[in-house]
Amino acid sequence: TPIDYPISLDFDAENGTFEPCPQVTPRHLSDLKEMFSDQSTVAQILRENDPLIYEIRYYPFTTTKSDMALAVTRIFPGTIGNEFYMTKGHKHQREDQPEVYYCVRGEGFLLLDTLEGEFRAIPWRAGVITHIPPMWAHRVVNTGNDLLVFIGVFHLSAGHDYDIVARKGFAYRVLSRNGKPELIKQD
Ligand code: M6P
Ligand code: ZN
Repeated sequence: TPIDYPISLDFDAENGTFEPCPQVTPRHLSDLKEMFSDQSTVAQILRENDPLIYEIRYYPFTTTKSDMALAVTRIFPGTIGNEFYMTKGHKHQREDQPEVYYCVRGEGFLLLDTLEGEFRAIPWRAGVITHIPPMWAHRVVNTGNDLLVFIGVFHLSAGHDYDIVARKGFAYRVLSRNGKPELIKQD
């Protein structure tokens, strides 16, 4: 239901949580298993358990005339094989929809890819704000030993296209070599 009066949230930047929070979406390994490069390690882990990779907290600021939304994502530290924990990654279904991402805590990369030849890996740490233009797929990778927290601001009507990312993949992966992140080109 639309709400046409101001709403404020109480945000805990250390934890990456806010109150009130109407929706929490957990993403376990099984929810993004096809996104990781080392499929035999994925299968091996899934035989034993299904680790929580990240969590998204959504707040839809729907009014009668607008559909802005906020999402706070907490990516846990870790790797699958030698690939750092990351978001599934998506492109917006609507071609006129940008997004603003703000890294609140942690370190890693924001990967941006048109999936048509243009790619950027933005080194990310607390305090970096990035504008994601329309038509650029986006994925966040946690390369630190601690929680990575970021805020996304977008329109609900933008829509999430995960299939195109699963089909084409990002141009580079972020892999751990002796604990240090390396960008590795995909073929
Ligand atoms: C940001 C926003 C959300 C998105 C979330 C996790 O908070 O872009 O819309 O759901 O990141 O990313 P993904 O949907 O790719 O798992
Ligand atoms: Zn988005």
